Amino acid sequence: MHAERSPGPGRNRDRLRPGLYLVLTEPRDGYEILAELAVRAGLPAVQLRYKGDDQRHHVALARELRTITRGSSTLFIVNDRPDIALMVEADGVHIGQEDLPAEAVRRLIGDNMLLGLSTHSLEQVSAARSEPVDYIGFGPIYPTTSKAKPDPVIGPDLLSEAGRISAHPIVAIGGLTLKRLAHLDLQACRNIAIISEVAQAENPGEKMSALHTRFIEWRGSRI
Ligand code: 3NM
Repeated sequence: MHAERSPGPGRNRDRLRPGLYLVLTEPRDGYEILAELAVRAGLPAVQLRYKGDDQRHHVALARELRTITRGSSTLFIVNDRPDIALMVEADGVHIGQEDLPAEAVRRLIGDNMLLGLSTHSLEQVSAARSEPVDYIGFGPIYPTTSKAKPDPVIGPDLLSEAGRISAHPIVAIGGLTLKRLAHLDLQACRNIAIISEVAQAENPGEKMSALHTRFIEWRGSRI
């Protein structure tokens, strides 16, 4: 008889496939179009990161993106808001260092949803070891213009060290571009999370595919 695998922290970690984790904050071409392109490109995840004040619009957007991603290989993650994630049956929630504690969010969302936590230093990566999360964000690796008050830039070198000490898969974030992939320790992270390089591209669909496939090729991971 097989022992049942115990549920709990990290049980969803393998649901996030390697590759481009697309973050959407007011994309020029609209949330829906970008989410559709993400599904078509087979991206592992798309995150709704809405920073406006219109709560109803926030929920409506979340519902739209849930509908677009449902049944696809692209996970749908809601930033900051476990309540909205639950409301629309998202695949996961992403929280920051100053949001509700991970433990409390995990209790709210249960064991079946993914939970991601942003970290901005090696100390925070260490502290996240005991948190009930499935992956951690680590950044900003490079300067970013997409965040109102970004933490100090970490630089690409510390990503390798973060990879060594983290108990969780790492999603690298902050100022990442196709050119900068060459300077990253791709074995240290499972994903790259990007806003502007995709949202501001002339052809966002082509750009996301290029980022995703190059990451996979260079990292040597299976899609
Ligand atoms: N979080 P872009 S950096 C949402 O350091 C976010 O945790 C960061 O956008 C962190 O790809 C960032 O345009 C912005 O730089 C990423």
